Parts: sequence; structure tokens; C-alpha cells
Amino acid sequence: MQAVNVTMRCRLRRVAVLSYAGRARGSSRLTDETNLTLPGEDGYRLWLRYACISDEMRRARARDRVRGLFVEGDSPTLRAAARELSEGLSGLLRAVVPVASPATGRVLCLGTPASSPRIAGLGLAERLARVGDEGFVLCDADIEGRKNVALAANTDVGVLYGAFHFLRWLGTARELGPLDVEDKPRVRLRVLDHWDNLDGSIERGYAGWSLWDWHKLPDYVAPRYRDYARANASVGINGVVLTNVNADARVITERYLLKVSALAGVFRPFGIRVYLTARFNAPVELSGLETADPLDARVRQWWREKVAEIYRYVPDFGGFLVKANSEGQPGPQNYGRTHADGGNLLAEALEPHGGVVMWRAFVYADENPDDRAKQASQEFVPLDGTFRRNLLLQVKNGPIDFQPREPFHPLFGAMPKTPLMIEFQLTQEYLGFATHLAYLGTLFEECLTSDTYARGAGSPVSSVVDGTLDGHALSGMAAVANVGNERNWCGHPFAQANWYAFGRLSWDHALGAKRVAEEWLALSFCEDARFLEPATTMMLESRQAVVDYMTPLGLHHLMARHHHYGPGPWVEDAGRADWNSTYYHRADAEGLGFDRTPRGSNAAALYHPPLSGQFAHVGATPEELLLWFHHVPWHHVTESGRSLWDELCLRYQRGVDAVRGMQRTWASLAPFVDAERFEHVRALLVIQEQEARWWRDACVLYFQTFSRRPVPPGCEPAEKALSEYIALHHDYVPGI
Ligand code: BDP
Repeated sequence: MQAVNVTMRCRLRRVAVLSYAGRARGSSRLTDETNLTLPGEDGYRLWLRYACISDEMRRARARDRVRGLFVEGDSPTLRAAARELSEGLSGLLRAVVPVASPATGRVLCLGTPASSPRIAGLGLAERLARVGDEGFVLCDADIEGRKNVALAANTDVGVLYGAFHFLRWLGTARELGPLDVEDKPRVRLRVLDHWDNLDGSIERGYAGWSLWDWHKLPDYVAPRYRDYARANASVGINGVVLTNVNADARVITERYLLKVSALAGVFRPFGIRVYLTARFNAPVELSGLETADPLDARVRQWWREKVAEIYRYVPDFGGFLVKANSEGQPGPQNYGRTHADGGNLLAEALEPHGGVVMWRAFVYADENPDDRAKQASQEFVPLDGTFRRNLLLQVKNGPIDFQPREPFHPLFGAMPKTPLMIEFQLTQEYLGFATHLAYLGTLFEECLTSDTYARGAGSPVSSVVDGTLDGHALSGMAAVANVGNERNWCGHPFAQANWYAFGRLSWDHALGAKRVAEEWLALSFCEDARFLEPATTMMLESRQAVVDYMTPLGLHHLMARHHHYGPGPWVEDAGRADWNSTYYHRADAEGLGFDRTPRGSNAAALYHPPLSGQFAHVGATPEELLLWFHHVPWHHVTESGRSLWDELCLRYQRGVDAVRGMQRTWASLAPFVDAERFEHVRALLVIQEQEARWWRDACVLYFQTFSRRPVPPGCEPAEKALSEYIALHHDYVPGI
């Protein structure tokens, strides 16, 4: 971090104006707007910076709200809550907030009815009954005859969540009016899935190596684990899958369980349970059994014993996440059994201990000639009602694979007897890695608010996921983590927003992407409205920009092969049909797009009416999904009145222009951002603009070989020939 005294900073600022302004685009530069009076930040502290409230009036009012802290009860979780409050308040208020008696007034009193006679005496029983195990009540209260603030919960972790809520409120609320909050999560399991390998690499990780230092664990427990847990708890995440879905059986051996146990010990006070990925044929790989057949008595016994062993190391172990019979992973079908047989085997072993199975629905096979978008539905819908009660089916948000835009997965609303857990991807495998600014809150919101029509209008994906549509008590949201050991955790300073947004929306999907973006910006940068408004707009528009310059109008899976870095619409030799871009875009002399109507694969029929009918008709399909559902002639007239070809080219251009707009917005925000993070984001936006042009040029030139039409005015000409784009090869791309 930078540390310069004030005089020095002022001098530096002038020097910056004189000598750095106007350097060539792309080089490191400071402009006359660069703010060198703010101390540089490296992003380590995420949204938990607790920077001093800059508006003095607001700070004075905040100080007046809380002059002391009073904690009744003692547990690691309550201690964590008290420590967070004390650190947070001293930062936000720039004042030490001491332990004080409620008799002095304006004291934040925290505890549970069990730990605190004062909380118990507040008559909050009815309200507490409503907030359940993890919720809290935060309100102004008369305690010992004085005006104080009560933070009450049924459990210590509820108190911790309330503490984070209080700090967020102080840090972001424009008005610090009366406090009267009852809050609880809408979803039970709020889980980050790490795709981390035991060798320290991360599948599709773009922010360094794994946080888990398996080599030094359990003897060396890095302090960073605690900060990771704080960050998760601050947004309500209560589960962490430590290992890659492409699983290594060794993680459930004694050697690793000791290490897992050490991590679980750090996470426990923060309400976080640890989960592991189970390799389905572990009985064969680890113990030499002849089979991993889920119906074999020896196999069932093996898993019962293994699970009991895991619980000896981790008494609050959450359970298993399983990828089976998918992309080469072993599974029950290797033994002629179904996914239900496989999932139930593990669920049965976990049930006595209170653990769950998260069984992934991400299955497809290129031996199956049918549309990949249909295969999970074909596989799982017939199994509805046959899974054990402690199993959730984990379903990706869309039917293909974490693309910049997909329709919601048709399994949502199609399996009423099974709890469906949604899975998003925070790591930007298909959205520009950690170099592109793409706020995914809007993607989550778009999917969660989509109406499935499963029980008629008003059956959004969120109601399937939170269990309210079909009355499931077990519910969950998961996201593939974007965290690595880079100093700022996520690589791109703005990628932290996706971790934040996932947590907040898994706690309460009704919060909406905009509010969450504003919160994150205020906590991570500054609360000044002159910063917040343009920066929020930039974030809210950023994901559409990626859609436009990568896969507009419903195109999908055009990324380069294997590493998925950059465009590869020409990929057609991937070994498996369904790993080829040509499989998805189906460009020909007539037009472009995958026909999923009854004339084609009829994937549209997997949706409930009226969606099935809408998706089957070009005119009724939202234009954003046009080429997902239809093979459309090049001359087709789109909503703008332009032909499909012209519209396609101009969407690519629009994406590039949007990134340039982001560059301008960011440049205008320099006075509000410390120079270190300002420069980091600025430089990444330069890369993003270059890569957006790369995408536009490569795709427009490639599709032009089919359309044979001129590029319309308004779309900039390509910089290179198509053959040059095709010839580009990248070795050492991160994430593989
Ligand atoms: C794909 C990734 C692959 C993952 C797979 C999955 O490319 O690395 O293993 O998803 O979700 O998108 O299992």
C-alpha cells in the first residue's frame, strides 16, 4: 500500500498533473484528475474496509447512534461479532467505541435470549420466532431505562449476521433514522463452490492459486482464512465446498481430513460449514473395492463408514457436492444405475449426521445426438420424487453452461418434488476472466426473476429455488467462487462485487442487483452520490456489454476451445460435437442460430406454456434470446428494422462502444478513487476494450463468410484478416 504524507501527496499531485497526463493510451499514467490524497488501497479489505464516513454530518449522527458496545454471553461467534463491531465502528466513526453499560444510553446491546438477560427481557419472543435460526432483530430499544439499540437473535450466528447488517447500515444508509429491522435468509444453504485442486491450482480460476495451502495445513493456519470467513459471513454465505467438482478422491482420506478439519475450525465461528466433493468411485480408488455400484451392500457400508470418519474430524460437516457421469467423471451409470441410485447412496450415509448431498444436474453426452440443452431434463425429470429428503439437485442457471446470457434452465419448475439448488458461476470463465468488468448481479436477477409459469403466472425461478413454490424446507443457492490467493482476492477489483452480490442475493433475492451494486460501491470505494450514481450505472450495464461483444442476440458458446479465452466461433474439431462452437451457432448461407422450435430440437417445449409457445415463434421470442431458439435468415427484419446481419454487426459494435463508455465513466471518477485501484481498473478497461474489439472483429468476419453481406455503416472495420484471428494460439492461459 502507498503511504505518503500530506505535503508529499500534494506535491505528487502537481507532479502528476505536469508529467504524466496525456501519455499514450494503455501505458500506466496518472491524469490531472488522479487523486493522490487518498491512501492507495490494494483491495485486500474488500467491502469490509470500514473507511471513515466522509460526510461529517452523517458521521456525527452515526456517532450519536452508537457510543458503546455491550455483549452478554461468550462464544467464539459472539466474540467475532464484538470484534467486528469494535473494528468496524472505530473505522467508520473514527472513534473508539468502548464496552459500555446500557445504563449510559446509546449502546448497541447484543446477544440471544439464552445468553443475555437484557435481550431476553425485551419482549421480542414473537419477532424472534419469525426470524428463525439465522435471522436477527435490530431495533431501538429501552434498556435499563435508557435509549439503546438491541441486536437480538435466536443463535449466536444470527447475532453475527446482525452485526454485519448494522455496520453495513452505518456505512451506506443515507438517513440514519429509527432502526427497526427483522431479517432472515430466504434460502437455507448459501454456498460457495471452490473449484480448487489439491495441487493448489484452480480450475477456471483467474485470481491466482488456491487459498487453501494444503501443504502447510493443518499446522500452519494462515490468517487469511479468517478474513475469508469474515467476508463470507458478512454477506450471509454459510457453506463452502473446498474442492473441485472434478474431484480427487484423496480429499476424504485421513491426511486431508486433518487439514479440512483445521479449515472448518476457522470457519465455524462464522457460521460456515465445510463441504467436500465426493468422487463417486472413491471406494475403488481408495480401498480397492471391485465396484462402486451404489446398490452393492459393500459399497453402501464403505460410504457409511467413510462418512462417519469424516464427522469425527468435522462434527458439523455439511455434506457432499457431486459431479457424476459428466465430462468423464465416474458415476452410477457406470454400473447401470441411475442418478437417483447414486445420490441416494450418499444421502443415506449422510442422513444420520445431518449432512446433505448436492447432486449436480450438469450432465450431457455427445453420444446422445439430441440437443445438449435438453439432456439434463431428459435425465432428471423422470427421477422427480425418487431422491432422499436430504438431497438437493444443483442446477446451473441456464441449460448449457454459464454463458453470458442463457434462458433459465427448464428444470426450474419441472421437478416439484425435488429441492432444486441454483448454481451460478462467479469466476468469469465465459465473461472475460478477471480482466473484464462484468457485474453479474444483473445476470442473477434476470434469472431469478424469470417466470417459469410452473403454477401459472407468478412462479419465478426464485420461488423454486427458495422452496416456497413447492413447499420445500431444504433450499439453496450456490456459486462457483472467483477467489484465489491474489492480494485482492478476485483479480479484478470489480470482480469482488460478484462475490458480494451472490452472497447478498442468496440471503435475499428480492434485494435486487441495483441496490446491491450501490451497497458494494459505497462500502468498497466511497459513498459520495457523485461517485455512486455513474459507477452504479456502469456496473448495471456492464454485463450486457459483454453479451453484446461476445454473444449477442442469443448466440452462445463461441469461446475458443478448452481454455475459453477469446473468440472461437470457427471451432469445429473439438473431438466432441457439443464442445464445438459450430454446434451452437449453426451458421450457414441461409442464416444463423440453433433451431429449438418443434421444427428443430424442440427444446422450447421443455418450458411451461405460454413460454413454450413464445419460444417456438420468432416473433414472440425476446430478441435477446432470438438465436438461442431460432435459426434466423440473414435478411430477417429485427425490432430495430434492420436485417439480422446488420443488427448482429451493430450489436458487436455496441458492446465495444459500451466498454469505451465505461472507460470514460471510470476516468471521470478519478477524484473519488485512490490512485492504486483507479489505475488498476483503468488498465484492465484498456485490456477489455482491446479484447472486445478482438471479439467483434473475429466474429463479424467469421459470420460474414456465411452471410456474404457487407458490414453496415457504424460498425468499425476489422483490424486484421479472419485468418489471422483463427491463427492466434494462446499457451499458458490461466484456469486450466
Ligand atoms: C464447464 C467448465 C469445466 C467444469 C464444468 C462443470 O469448463 O471446467 O468442470 O463446467 O461445471 O463450464 O462441471
